[in-house]
Amino acid sequence: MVEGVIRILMMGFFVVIAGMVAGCNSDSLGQGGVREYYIAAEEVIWDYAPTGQDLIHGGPIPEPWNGNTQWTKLRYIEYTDESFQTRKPQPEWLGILGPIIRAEVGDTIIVHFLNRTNRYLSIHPHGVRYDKDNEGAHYNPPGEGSMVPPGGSFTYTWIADEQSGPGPNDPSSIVWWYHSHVDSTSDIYAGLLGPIIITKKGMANPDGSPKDVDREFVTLFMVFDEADGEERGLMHSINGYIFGNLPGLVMSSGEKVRWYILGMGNEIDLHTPHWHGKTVLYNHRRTDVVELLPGSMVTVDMIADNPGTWLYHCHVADHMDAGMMAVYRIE
Ligand SMILES: [Cu+2]
Repeated sequence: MVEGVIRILMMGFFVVIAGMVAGCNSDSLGQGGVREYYIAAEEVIWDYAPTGQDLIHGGPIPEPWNGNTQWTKLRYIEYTDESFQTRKPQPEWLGILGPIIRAEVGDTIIVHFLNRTNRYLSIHPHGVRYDKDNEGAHYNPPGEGSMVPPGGSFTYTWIADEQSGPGPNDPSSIVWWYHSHVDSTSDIYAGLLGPIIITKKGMANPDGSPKDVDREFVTLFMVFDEADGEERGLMHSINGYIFGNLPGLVMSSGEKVRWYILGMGNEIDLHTPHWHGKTVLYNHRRTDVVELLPGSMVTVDMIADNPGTWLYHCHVADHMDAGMMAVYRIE
């Protein structure tokens, strides 16, 4: 009998503890603002080198890519409202990536997705909290948003909870992936991928960007495989641009610049982004080269106080030769 009483007391104790833990969680479970996005998937002709020039060394794009820089891609494109008529402008440096989805810890993210392509697609987010129906990934057991048919739409609801936001060793904002996950491999190579940026609670401007930085860039290092079976179909790109064609990486001298660096692709996608001209702070250590594997998400900070035009490239020898290079400019 004494044993029974102890058991009951202990159960009560656990209920109280469980309630306290749940109470803590609910503090950050979608109790903040609501951020809504209107994103369509659309077919586009993408040009990996719109100038036709190797802007790093001068002269035309080298063989075998010369004349082979335009390919049919699918992209996530942001619109201003549910009519999906007016495109929301995005920074030119974002390139082939979908729009930046932002939230402050505590916010709820609502993404209205419209599939304007002729195949089944989805949006699967990393990092944020979701239930099965909002996971956006096609496998068993299926969720409601796992396959959006051609012409169909789905509204995803995700929560930027405490565990979506920066950890103890992170800066005030961090980056996560989102991508289509019906046939994940071919969806990603088609071009259906983009960044989510989550800012620490209390550290976000009204637009969700972090208060303690002056400028942000997102760059993806990925060899898009156009399944051509030849080297000319392997596009060693940064944000979908090769040989210095990535535009707009421009900042002002003295600014605190946050770089969100993303990797994706296959076993050849071992990339080592390298900045000339400046160093960055990465996980409390100083470097000017970052290691990236497929699926990687890395956030680093730079004090841009060395005016000039500087190379920004992958340091893997083969990838440099294939044009995985850009420049950034400090004015
Ligand atoms: Cu590389």
